[in-house]
Amino acid sequence: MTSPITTERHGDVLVIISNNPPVNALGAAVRQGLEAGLKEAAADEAIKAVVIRCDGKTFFAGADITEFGRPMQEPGLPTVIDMIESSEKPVIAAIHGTALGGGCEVTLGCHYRIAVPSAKIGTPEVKLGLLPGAGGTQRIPRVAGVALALEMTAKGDPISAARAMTAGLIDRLAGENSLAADAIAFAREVASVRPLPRASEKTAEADPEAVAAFKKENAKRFRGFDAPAANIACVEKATDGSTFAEGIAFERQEFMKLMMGVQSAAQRHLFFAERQAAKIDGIDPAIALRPIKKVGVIGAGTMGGGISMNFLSAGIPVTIVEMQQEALDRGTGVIRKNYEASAAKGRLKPEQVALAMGALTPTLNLEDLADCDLVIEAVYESMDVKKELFGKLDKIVKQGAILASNTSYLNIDEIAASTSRPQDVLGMHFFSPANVMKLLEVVRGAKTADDVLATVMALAKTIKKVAVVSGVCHGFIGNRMLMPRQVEANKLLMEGATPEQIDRVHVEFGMPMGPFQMSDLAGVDIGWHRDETRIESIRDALCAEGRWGQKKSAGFYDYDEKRNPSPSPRVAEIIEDFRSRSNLPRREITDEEIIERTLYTMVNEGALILEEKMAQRASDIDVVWIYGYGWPVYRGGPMFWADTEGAKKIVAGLEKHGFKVAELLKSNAESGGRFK
Ligand code: T1G
Repeated sequence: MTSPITTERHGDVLVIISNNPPVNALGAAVRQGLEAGLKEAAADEAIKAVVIRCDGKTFFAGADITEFGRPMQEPGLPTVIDMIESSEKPVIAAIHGTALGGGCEVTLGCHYRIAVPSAKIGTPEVKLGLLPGAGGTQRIPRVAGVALALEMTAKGDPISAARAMTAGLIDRLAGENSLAADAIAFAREVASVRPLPRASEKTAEADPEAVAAFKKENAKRFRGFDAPAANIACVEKATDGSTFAEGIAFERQEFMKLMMGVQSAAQRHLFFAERQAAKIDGIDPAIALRPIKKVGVIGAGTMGGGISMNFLSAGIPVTIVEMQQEALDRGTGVIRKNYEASAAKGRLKPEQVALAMGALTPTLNLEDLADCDLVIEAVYESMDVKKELFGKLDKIVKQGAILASNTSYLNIDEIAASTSRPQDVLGMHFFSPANVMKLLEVVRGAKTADDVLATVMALAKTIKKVAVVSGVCHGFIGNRMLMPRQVEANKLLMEGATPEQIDRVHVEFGMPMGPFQMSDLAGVDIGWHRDETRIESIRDALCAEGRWGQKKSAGFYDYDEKRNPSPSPRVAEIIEDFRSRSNLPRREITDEEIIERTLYTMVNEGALILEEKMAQRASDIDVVWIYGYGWPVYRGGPMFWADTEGAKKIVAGLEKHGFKVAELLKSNAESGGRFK
């Protein structure tokens, strides 16, 4: 196999080039090639300086994550970086694209760094539940100081070349299209400069105030995660007077602890799961897609407005339709307000707001959708309403257009049957707020054409959504699994648990909020029959008293003017009244029972979803719950978590409460198999 690394001589400069698509990951062959190139430079008297650069779209984007968990082939990345730094001849990193993780660490081992203005550098290992394990936590503070080192390592967001330049992480900016030549010229310029600047020989000043402020500012964001604290500890180690070697040893120790932990396995699982979700089994990835130049959205309510913003922000014109002028004006007004709020926060420039709003065409006429390439309806959640609407669209919209429903659980096949073109119909289930939530469930009808599905999955990337293919079943993937959780949560109230206890268990598990907090946020009255005299559940009783949730300052909780929740004595009375009338004995409910009845039942539903092929793969279900409901990333999603809990334990927990266990879950328990 040819090496991904080649070398070129340019006079007295040796250029070491990596060509390891798609992201020049620093796999074994790359590391071996770098080692050989460095040896070649050291052995040749005529060579006075070395440039390391990459072909393709980016400089090294990190260690090869697929190698983790397997025996590491020599030389390890730290060894290669030490070879670079200890070189007697200057080594220059020529950076473009995203120099991330180990890639950033390679640049820090170099003596000089030159980058194109569009380059970004960063150490996102914390997003994989890790830390920069090749000297990054020790070199960044020495070059750029503690505050930036904390930001880069413990939060993991990349920084621009300009910011890196200011911080000293980059020495020179190249022309956007002349990096190779500029890097060689820079190498010649510094070829005889001594002493060679070595990051490991610099001293990092301690900055306890910065550390304390950073920890305080990010406490909520880091809740439940192991890696951020480890990154912070390593950065502090670089400033406590330890030698560089002691710091490296500490970094290695902390890195291995994280690497062996469940959290990193979970976060690495999700890294690949998210990318895998974009792939449709059985469809050629090279299938021709339908061009989507103009989108129609029907309904200018919360969902329709949010959906429209996704396309407007991606530069795709939208025609938005409402029945009444007042509703149309309100809807477009909300869109404008949302954009202006983003601009006020500096997230958008005013001209971007103008551009987005200029691409929005409000209308009361369905006929104005005739030339749209994709039409998405976000109207009232009624099958009759949707079937009638699709029948009209079938007559109005040009042939070849894709007709999508934003329904959150209705049968797409039934909707498609109300048109003469079921092959062009599918579901696009956005999550509210649609312009914020990243998850998009793409519901594949029985007759949905392959190119229609592939077009929408590709379009999801364009509008920065994480899309997952779902089959046609009630609630698709996410909401279908939400149902057993909500049913059991309400039953537990009748048996003695409180909303606070159930929510606490879920928040301690790592969810952003529990079932009742979520109900209050979304609206207790969603799906309520609106008949105040018909009180058949605790929810009915709350709604009948106007306790519709946060929007009414009262739901399962009472809310003050800042929407801070507090347990409601009135709700406790309502629950006690219902419970006593149902003659259910009140008993102590353990936290463990809450987990078994609300989370194990979700896993059971996920297993049924897989058995029925309503999801392509278990990791897709994980992606749905991470991006649609805030499942803690350090637990990898419901199905990954089930594997870490162990199917045996889950089956036992379900059987203890009399649930019918899915066959797939049972067979995993018997065989020791895993969903993943
Ligand atoms: N290793 C292996 N494969 C990788 C990879 C990596 N580091 N990064 C991306 N891929 C694959 C990805 O799975 C996909 O594969 C394809 O490349 C395109 O990726 C020792 C321990 C660079 C910003 O965390 O952030 O260094 O699906 O779809 O949208 O301290 O990839 O095509 O088969 O994401 O253009 C640290 C991870 C590693 C960066 C490009 N580095 N990558 O985004 O393409 S740990 C990272 C990214 C480390 C050291 C530590 C993004 C990208 P497939 P893509 P993209």
